[in-house]
Amino acid sequence: MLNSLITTATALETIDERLLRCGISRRSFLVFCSSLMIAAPYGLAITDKKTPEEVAAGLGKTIRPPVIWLHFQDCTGCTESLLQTSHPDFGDLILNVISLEYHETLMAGSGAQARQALDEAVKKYSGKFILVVEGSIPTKDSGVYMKLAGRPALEVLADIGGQAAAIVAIGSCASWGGIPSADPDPTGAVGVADLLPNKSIVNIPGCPPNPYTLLGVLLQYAADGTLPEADEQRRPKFAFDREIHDHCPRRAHFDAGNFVKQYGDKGHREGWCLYEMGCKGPDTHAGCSTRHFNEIPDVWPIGIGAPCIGCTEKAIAFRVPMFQVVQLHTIAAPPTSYAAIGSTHGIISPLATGLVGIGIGALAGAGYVASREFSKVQNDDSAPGSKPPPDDSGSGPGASV
Ligand code: FSX
Ligand code: SF4
Ligand code: F3S
Repeated sequence: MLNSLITTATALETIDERLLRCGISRRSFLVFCSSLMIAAPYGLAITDKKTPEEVAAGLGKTIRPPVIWLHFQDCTGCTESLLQTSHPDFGDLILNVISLEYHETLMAGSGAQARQALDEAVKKYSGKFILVVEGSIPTKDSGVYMKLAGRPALEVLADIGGQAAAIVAIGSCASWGGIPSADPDPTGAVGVADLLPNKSIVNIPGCPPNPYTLLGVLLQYAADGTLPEADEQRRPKFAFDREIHDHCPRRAHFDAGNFVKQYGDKGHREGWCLYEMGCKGPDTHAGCSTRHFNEIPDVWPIGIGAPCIGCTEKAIAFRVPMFQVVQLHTIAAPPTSYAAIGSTHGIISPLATGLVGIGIGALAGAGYVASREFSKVQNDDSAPGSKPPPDDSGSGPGASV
């Protein structure tokens, strides 16, 4: 596929050429590359470098990937999250590193003009473009619930998706149905992979997803013709390999048993854990806890005091009730009570002190060994935290997916 992208080099510019022509500063591009490095610290060939300058040098030579973006049943939140960056010129920059050939929300044309633009883009880049799909596809009643220029979305996807080099399903709707597929699912909403199971498809669920995940996937594909390694749900591992709970800033409160009981209570005001408010973080794979939105610290659900609803998990979001507490499969439940700090105590004998010392020494030693072992067991299915116990798997609300 690399070759097919390279053959379009005469028609498409490199990122460096484009940025130069549009007067975009090198500094802005370096900031962009730094953001990509933060969003994808490992697992992506393009960011596997030591400095933003090295990333920029590699990316700059890349041909801007031709992208056709289709909207089906969506709220346009995925597009908004891509464009609502905190730096005013960042949205422009993003649109300059990719070659966006068709996007209904952003284009000036409409009606016959838009239709013509789509036809021309598909014809010009047939077999070479990346198709980004936002929104789910209605399948009930022959797909009558969503049409594009008179054609059911089902038909449009089969036609244009069939000509794409690769497809990125952006957002939970395009990945597996999302909000439109919630009970009672009146339109029979499904994701792209349900309809085109044999195509190269990357799912980037999230409602909305982090835009840097999309950019990382598009740019890696443009740079070397490969798609990032994915999990069994086609989600790129570099962005979905850990659970929200692993790196949540409220984790210390979870471990200490400090839970918000009601919105606005003392615990909520002090940033305690939202587990008892239905937070799905312990069962949700996504990078939100370390890669916040719009480049603004704490701009993500838990950062603003709302529980994670598990929007990246097919079995959770819009399926499990928002306030339902998830089962804890891979971590110990926090204690329900602790000994009071100020409780009275007697005199400790020298013998007891010695025994405690031995105990602490053993614990410290065990902790050190455990930390050394941790890196060895990352890929070991039998390791704690790697998967639920056999009798739990796939059962009930909150099962690991
Ligand atoms: Fe909205 Fe996208 Fe949610 Fe869906 O994001 S943010 S409803 S995933 O398709 O526009
Ligand atoms: Fe954070 Fe939710 Fe885990 Fe609490 S339960 S530590 S709020 S992810
Ligand atoms: Fe979604 Fe939870 Fe992140 S709701 S945006 S996966 S914190």
